[in-house]
Amino acid sequence: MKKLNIALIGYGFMGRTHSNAFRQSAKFFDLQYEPVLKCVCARNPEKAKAFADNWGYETVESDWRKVVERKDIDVIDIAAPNNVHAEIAMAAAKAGKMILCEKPLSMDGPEGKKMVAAVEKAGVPNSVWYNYRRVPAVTLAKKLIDEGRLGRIFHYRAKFLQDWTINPELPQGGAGLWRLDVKVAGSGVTGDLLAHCIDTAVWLNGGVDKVSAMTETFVKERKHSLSGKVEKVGIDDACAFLARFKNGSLATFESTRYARGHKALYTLEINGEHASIFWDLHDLHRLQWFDHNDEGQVRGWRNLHISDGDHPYMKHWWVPGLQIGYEHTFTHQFADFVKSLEKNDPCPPSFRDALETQHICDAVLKSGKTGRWEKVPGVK
Ligand code: SOE
Repeated sequence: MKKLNIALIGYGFMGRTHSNAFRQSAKFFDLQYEPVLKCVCARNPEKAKAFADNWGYETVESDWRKVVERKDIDVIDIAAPNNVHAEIAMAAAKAGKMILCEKPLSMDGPEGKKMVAAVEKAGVPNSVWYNYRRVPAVTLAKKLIDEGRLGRIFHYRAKFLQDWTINPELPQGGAGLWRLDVKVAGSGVTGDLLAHCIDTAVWLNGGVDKVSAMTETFVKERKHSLSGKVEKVGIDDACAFLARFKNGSLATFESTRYARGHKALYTLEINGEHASIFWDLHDLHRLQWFDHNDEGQVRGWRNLHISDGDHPYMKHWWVPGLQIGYEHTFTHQFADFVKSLEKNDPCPPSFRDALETQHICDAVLKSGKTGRWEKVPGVK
């Protein structure tokens, strides 16, 4: 097996999901490359060392610039906060490294465009961790749509609901809470949560033509963890938008961190001419399926348990009927990435695919301000 030397930059929640994927992928998937956890890079040396010891990274660095220049690194995996994605990715591309990048790709569309230009100029393999595409039930939804079983699609409906920022005493900024700091995150729920919904939606249902959004920041000021001062909150706490897809279907999207009782409720529903699909992250191994072609007297919503060997990815795991979970979506993505290297194919979503999501997010945030329908700029 050829070695694939990986350097992880950032070691928060996402650093753990990625590290787990690197560890698991070659054990469950038949890969021609062996992932080697070569280096973890983070500013705090003690914490980085503890992370390296736990996951088995061979070395620790505190300056990502050094990592990017290291000759023994093949893949740079960016799991650091959003405001440093661009700088790291562009330097990594220049150094000829393959790049994996946590979502969202960038702070905004113009920044994302530069990242796309950099990886495409360098010709380096690149992929963005929009992991929910690789929930087997969601992957199956894509297959059913591509087979034409839904027919013309009329409606797309997605929600991503959380409740963890309701407390006004919760500070913004710093480790764990940078998602509340607009200078680091770029936006609030739009870039963090709706970006997932948008990525899946574009993958399943094609491009978005225009959007009309409303956004709200419920808690206007929060103490900043780094400055210790009370500062204005610049992120969107909640966002709901209407969208018209290029294929003529109508869509509604909603996301908030203020839906008391909901921790990570990502749901999507698609209604087509012949069939409908519903999926819920809290029940991620199930796909609800309604097929109008069924015989009338037994027609109804079917509750498919996506755990059989002929379901996407499932033959690599346990015996039929036994489930997998959230972490496996990252393992699937990394296994697909390695396979894409073997075949010299792209591993979607590429930076360019993720730029499309970024442009939609920009149009949504713009519409939230202008109160008007906003056209989504083209990327392809
Ligand atoms: C936010 O709480 C978050 O961790 C996102 O950043 C992830 O992308 C999402 O998958 C789960 O929620």
